[in-house]
Amino acid sequence: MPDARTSIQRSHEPAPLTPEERRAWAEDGFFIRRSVFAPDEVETLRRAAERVGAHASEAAHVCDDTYRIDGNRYAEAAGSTVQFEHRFDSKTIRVVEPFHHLDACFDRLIDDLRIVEPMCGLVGCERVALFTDKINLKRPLEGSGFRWHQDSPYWNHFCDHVDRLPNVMVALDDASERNGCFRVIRASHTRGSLPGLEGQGELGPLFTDPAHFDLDAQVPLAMPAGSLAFFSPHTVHGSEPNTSNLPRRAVVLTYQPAGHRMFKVDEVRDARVSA
Ligand SMILES: O=C(O)CCC(=O)C(=O)O
Repeated sequence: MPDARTSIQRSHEPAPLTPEERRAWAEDGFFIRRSVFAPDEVETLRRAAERVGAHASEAAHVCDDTYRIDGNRYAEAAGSTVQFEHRFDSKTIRVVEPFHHLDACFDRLIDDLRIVEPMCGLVGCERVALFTDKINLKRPLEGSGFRWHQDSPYWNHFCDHVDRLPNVMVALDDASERNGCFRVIRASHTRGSLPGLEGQGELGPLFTDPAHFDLDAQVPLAMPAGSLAFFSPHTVHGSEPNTSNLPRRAVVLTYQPAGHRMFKVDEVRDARVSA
């Protein structure tokens, strides 16, 4: 694991779910906590993100295990699935999943009470574990969009507690419509896993058929760096390409009840509770 010389502070401020957050979770399928991480902590996370990107890139470029799905290039390297940007033969890293094992700073982030405490409320448990973790490095001018999808169809075949897999996106950069901020479809989580697309490639079934949700209910989640967006595994979400000169990097962590193994790694990673 590369050395992380700096670390983010541990917050011990209690941060249980508020009644309004519980309402939003039930009715809208998402809510935001703005500017939870201070600017110096965000800077530390950004530096860690660049270390992860460099490490994944180096490993992916020398590994033998590369493949294409629907024309896009992937590599299994450094214990992660590494996605390359969609532009033909791009060497730019788009997504790394999982990635927390690549940097101690992100390993500690999994235990941060500002994330773990609301997650316990959403999972409905006193202790939670990590389910999966990815970093999306939407680079200036090249960062591609994410088509509308739910996460639950990816996970339905893997475990029987898919309803208890809440996500949190940690914004590493100020996110706006210009740099391809995250978008959700309000209230799209209420009908479980929705039908996917047919006849649109190998991954088509994992993208949600727009006939089954209301595109007019989309909410662009513009938010300052250091904010947290919590969203349900059934919430339809996606984003536009980054056409700006600014990056839009973000981490997405998914939790589950404690004691269950992670999605891509056959190990249990319970969130550690500090004294
Ligand atoms: O980063 C984004 O804009 C979308 C992320 C997403 O859809 C995902 O990671 O499943």
